[in-house]
Amino acid sequence: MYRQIMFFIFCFMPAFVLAGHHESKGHGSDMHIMDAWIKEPLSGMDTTAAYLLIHNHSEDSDRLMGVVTDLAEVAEIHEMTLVDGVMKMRRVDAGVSIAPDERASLEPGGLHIMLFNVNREIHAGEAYVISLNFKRSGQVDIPFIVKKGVKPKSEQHDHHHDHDH
Ligand SMILES: [Cu+2]
Repeated sequence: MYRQIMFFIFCFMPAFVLAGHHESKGHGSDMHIMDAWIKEPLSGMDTTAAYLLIHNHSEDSDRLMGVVTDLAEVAEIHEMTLVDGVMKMRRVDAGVSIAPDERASLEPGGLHIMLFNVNREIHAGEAYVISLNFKRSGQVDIPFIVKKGVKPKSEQHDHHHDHDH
């Protein structure tokens, strides 16, 4: 019972907090994070991907250097690219640089966070923290919501219309 309560606190509270806000913001960070989600792994699989949008509100460029989470043994930034008509995935060791007032999209078919050896069963509706390590902004902890499959296109891009702050 205790474990269930702790699970509830750690896993679901961030989801409630997020529900009322279009975006979450790291403490004092100028990096605004939106639409952070983890794809629910296919049954029996312990590898999955996570996605998010990053808006650099600062006047300096920044770089997402890497990610850390206790949800998975290995978390890496990856990129899907089309090579001779075949989708290939590679690790992005240089990270993702984001110019002032620019956005970076980590979304299906492109850049993504790869989670290897996910160490528990995760299900749609839960939320888990992934720490983003930025060169300038430092560590920003963000709750990622687990969702099934790919989000509809309309939902993926609605931030372009109502994102104004
Ligand atoms: Cu990958």
